[in-house]
Amino acid sequence: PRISLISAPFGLGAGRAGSEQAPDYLIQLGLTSRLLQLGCNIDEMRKLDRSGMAAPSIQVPMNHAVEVLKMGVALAEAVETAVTAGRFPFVLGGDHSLAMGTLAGLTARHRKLGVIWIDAHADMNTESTSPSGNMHGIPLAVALGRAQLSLSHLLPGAGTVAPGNIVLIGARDLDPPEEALIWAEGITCYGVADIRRQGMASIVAQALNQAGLGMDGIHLSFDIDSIDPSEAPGTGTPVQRGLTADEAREALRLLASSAALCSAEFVEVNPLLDRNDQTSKLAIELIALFLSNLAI
Ligand code: DIR
Ligand code: MN
Ligand code: MN
Ligand code: MN
Repeated sequence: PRISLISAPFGLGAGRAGSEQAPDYLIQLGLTSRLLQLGCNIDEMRKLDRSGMAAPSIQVPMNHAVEVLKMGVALAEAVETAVTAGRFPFVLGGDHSLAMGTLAGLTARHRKLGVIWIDAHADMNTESTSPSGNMHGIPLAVALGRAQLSLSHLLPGAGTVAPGNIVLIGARDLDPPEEALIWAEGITCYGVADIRRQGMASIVAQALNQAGLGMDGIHLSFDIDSIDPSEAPGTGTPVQRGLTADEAREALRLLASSAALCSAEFVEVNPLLDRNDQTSKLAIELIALFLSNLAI
C-alpha cells in the first residue's frame, strides 16, 4: 500500500525526556534508506510541528496537557488526511500520548475501528486515576470514552473504540484502576505467559479475530516497552519479563500480512536511555520488517 510516514517528535506525554528525539535519530541511523532499499511504498513523509496549533478549550489537569493536546490535534488532522487520501498512516513517535491523536484521526474515518495494543502497560488510566500525571498512561481510556478528555476534543467528528474490539498483548504492569476497567469492560488481554503457552502466531490470530470482528479496520499501536529490557533498554518505563525481540518480529510480520490492518504507530523509543543504540537499531529493524510485509 501507499504509506504515509508521519513523524511526531514529541515526548512531553512521558515522564522522562528523550522519546521526542526518536524520529530524527532513527532516520539518522538509516531508517528511511532501509525502507527505500526494501521497496516500501512511501508516498508521503511528514514531520509534525505543534507550534501554531490551537489547543482545545478543555482543561486537563495533567503534565504538559496543553502541549499534548496541541500535538494531538496536529496528528489527528494528519492521520485523517492520510486515510482520506487512501494511504496507510504509519506514525513514528514520540511517546504514547500520541495515540490519542492517531485514534482521533482514524475514528473520524473508520466508524468501527479495532485496536491491537502491544505494550507492557494498558495505558488505561484516566485523569483521576493516573498515579503519575503523565498523559502517555491514558490514551486507551480516552479512546473508550471513559475519561473526561475524549477523542472528539482533538478532532470534531472523531468517535470512540468499543471495548470488545480492543486487544492488549504483552501487558504486565497494570495499575489497579486499569485492571478494574479491563475487567469491567471485558477487554481481551494476552500476557507474556499466554504467549509462551500458546505461541505468538496463535495469539496474533486470536487478536486479529477479536479486534477485527465486524470492523472497518484494525489499528496497531506498538510500544517498544512491550519488549524485555534486556533487548530494548532504551525506553522510559521498562518492565521486566517482556516479549523477546523474536516474538515481536513474529507478531509484526503476521500483523503486517493481515489485510484488516489499516494503520500503525510505533512509540516510546528513547535514544537518551539506550545502550549502544541497541533499542534504536532494533526499532529500525522491526519497523522495516513491518512496513515491508504490509499486505494489500
Ligand atoms: C503508569 C505507567 N501506568 C502511568 N504507564 C506507562 O503512569 O499511568 N505507559 N508507562 O506507557
Ligand atoms: Mn504505552
Ligand atoms: Mn508502555
Ligand atoms: Mn505502573
